[in-house]
Amino acid sequence: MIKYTMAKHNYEILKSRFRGCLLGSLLGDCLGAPFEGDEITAGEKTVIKNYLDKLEEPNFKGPIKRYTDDTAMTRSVAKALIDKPEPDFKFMAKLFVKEYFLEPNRGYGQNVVTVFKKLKHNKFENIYKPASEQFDGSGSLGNGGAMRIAPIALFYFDNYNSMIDAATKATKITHTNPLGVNGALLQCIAVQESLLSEHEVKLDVHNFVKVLLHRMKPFEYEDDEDLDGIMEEPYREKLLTIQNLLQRRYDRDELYDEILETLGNSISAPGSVPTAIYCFLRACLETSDFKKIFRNTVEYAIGLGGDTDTIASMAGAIAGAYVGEENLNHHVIKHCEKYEEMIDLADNLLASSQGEISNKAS
Ligand code: F2R
Ligand code: MG
Ligand code: MG
Repeated sequence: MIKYTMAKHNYEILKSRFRGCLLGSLLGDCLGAPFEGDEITAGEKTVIKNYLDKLEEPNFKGPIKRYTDDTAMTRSVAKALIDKPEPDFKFMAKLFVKEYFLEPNRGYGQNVVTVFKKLKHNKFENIYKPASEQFDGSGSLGNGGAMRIAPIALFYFDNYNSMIDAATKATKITHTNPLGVNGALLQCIAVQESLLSEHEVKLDVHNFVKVLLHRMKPFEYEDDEDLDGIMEEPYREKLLTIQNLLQRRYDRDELYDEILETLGNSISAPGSVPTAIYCFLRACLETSDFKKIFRNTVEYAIGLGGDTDTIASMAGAIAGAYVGEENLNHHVIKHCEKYEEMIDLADNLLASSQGEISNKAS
């Protein structure tokens, strides 16, 4: 039987977890960005470990770690939700475009830029048309929808149906391919599930995957004729792979090649969202220490190479929503660009969210 986890909607707990989620997303992006596109060797994994250890040192001085498009767009999603009685997706599209033209050198996806230019040129007349024209009308399946979705999981933390509706609309501004949309939905569901998971008992990682499998069922389908009975449920298939990987005992590096082959580390949503979820769940299996869960999630995600900023950012959002702000290293946070703004956005998202919260601050 599937057990849904439910945290008490206590204001202080939610505040810590909202902050943990957005800071986790920022940290993953800032720390993963220098390695984006790399193939990581065993030696480089040691470099990554030493790099993270150094950043945790109280007196370590280094240049501020710059965020990339992942955070730029996450901030816009959060800003569009805050202080609006109803979500305004045209306003969200305007924020994406404004942010891009202010700072185009944040490492945006190659093709999404066309969407921004068309939106601006057409004066936001139909905010979904430019994205629907991408890739000869098939739409983008990049992970750009998923990488920015966390604020929606927070804002609708106790309203699942509204969360799914808003996540779909927010994603389709740039990504209309079903793989791009469903990847964003899966990431959003994973963040919400982790946000609401109780701390009193050790996280049941197997149940976590079962919940995701159940939640994704309505968005995918089993094709019985066109594909000779081949299953056409890419995300559910990947979740089954995660289930299998989590059931096997192994040394940290033993499954490295298999994970890259089965889950992936690419810029596509199906090749990165399940990977991010796996990074979090395997860290939960490895240790019960919340501080280590966050650090190990991010370190593992970066160590997989490929789309390191995005996989670490998505994994960091899930892990941060679970462990809460106090379990992220405060010295590391201070090395990341605009961390104070992420804290403010998290607090404002909580204040504006319409969920039932006990002890809500006035
Ligand atoms: N763009 C990057 N990284 C490249 C290097 C950055 C460098 N370090 C720098 O600083 O300049 N990272 C960012 O892009 C990813 C998110 O991309 P998004 O928003 O999904 O963009 P887009 O353009 O829609 O898709 C990305 C690529 O995916 C392929 N693709 C998508 N849909 C496709 C389809 N239907 N058919 C074929 N290919 C498709 C294309 O190659 C797109 O260019 C994040 O990693 C973010 O960090
Ligand atoms: Mg990026
Ligand atoms: Mg990336």
